[in-house]
Amino acid sequence: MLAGKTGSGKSSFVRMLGGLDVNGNEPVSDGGLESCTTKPTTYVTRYNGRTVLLLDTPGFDDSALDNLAILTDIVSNLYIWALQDKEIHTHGVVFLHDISETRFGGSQQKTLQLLKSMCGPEAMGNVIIGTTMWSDNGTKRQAQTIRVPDGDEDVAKSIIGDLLARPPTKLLVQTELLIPPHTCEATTVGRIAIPEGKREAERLAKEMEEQKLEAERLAKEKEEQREKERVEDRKRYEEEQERSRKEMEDRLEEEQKKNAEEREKREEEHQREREEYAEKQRKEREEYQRKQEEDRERYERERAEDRRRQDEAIAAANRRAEEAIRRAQEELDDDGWCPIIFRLVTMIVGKALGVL
Ligand SMILES: Nc1nc2c(ncn2[C@@H]2O[C@H](COP(=O)(O)OP(=O)(O)O)[C@@H](O)[C@H]2O)c(=O)[nH]1
Ligand SMILES: [Mg+2]
Repeated sequence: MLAGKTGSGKSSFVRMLGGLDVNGNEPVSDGGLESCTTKPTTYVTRYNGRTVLLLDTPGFDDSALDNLAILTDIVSNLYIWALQDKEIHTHGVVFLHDISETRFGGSQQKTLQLLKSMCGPEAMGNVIIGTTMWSDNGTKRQAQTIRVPDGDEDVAKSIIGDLLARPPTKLLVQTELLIPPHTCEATTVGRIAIPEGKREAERLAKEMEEQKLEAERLAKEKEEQREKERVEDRKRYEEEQERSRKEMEDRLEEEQKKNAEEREKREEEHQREREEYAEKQRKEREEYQRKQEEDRERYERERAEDRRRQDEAIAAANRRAEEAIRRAQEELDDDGWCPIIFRLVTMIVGKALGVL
């Protein structure tokens, strides 16, 4: 089994040994930024005519929950190996450590701790610690472990040869798994990793609950803020409405005032026109009456004149008649022509009356 932090070179180590998976593919690396190995995978290779199984594992990290999932996967692989005791012998573990890392960080310590719990004190003799990434580090410090130079197949093979030369062993976890209830919880490593995983799961659940509460609080706050904004918007809108209503009323009032003034002015104008018209009418009526009066007076005068002329004519006719009568009377007195004169007088008087 290969163990070690992500990027410590486990998959590369398998490649150096020519390990292939069930599909005939060699393990892949993605440049070390992130592990490409997410599940423990078994690779097969040959060494000195023997078939060797290499269990490549993902590195443990700082998440106990992820570690638990990884551990469960590894343990189930090791259990299968333990069950096939006759065919598969477990020879040991190669723990790889990136020598360029100056710190032996938490995840490596965790990996080592889990590894130790998995192996147990007896199988620890079958654990080899290999240091990798020598080209990245010019350090002169003495390695206490086996140095695995970059791409050095011989060293990799010698490590495997070394392990294969040792008597097969069973990791503690494998021994424990063979005893009922055959569960990971019942193994030493399980007893360490599972409570940690559970604690982390609880912590994560608590964190999630807190995040949920925080999200709810934020949502409530946001909703309150939105409600506040809605109220302010409504208030602003109502104020705006009130202002425009007042403006409209003022404008209307102004217009009404203007209209009333114009109406008043027009009324005054009409009144003046009516008065002027009435005055004109009155003057015309007076003029007419005056003319009427003048006509009547003239008529009166003419009638009086006519009457006077008539009277004068009658008087003149009377005078002439009297004269004629007088002259006829005189003549009658002179020569007995009385009937003829009388007829003449009658004729003249009759003519005079006809003239009238
Ligand atoms: N410089 C150097 N790079 C290495 C060595 N071993 C692996 N690498 C590179 O480190 C990266 C991670 O290697 P990988 O085998 O995927 O690590 P794993 O995550 O432990 O499987 C890859 O880009 C490898 O090519 C080594 O000994 N020296
Ligand atoms: Mg890998």
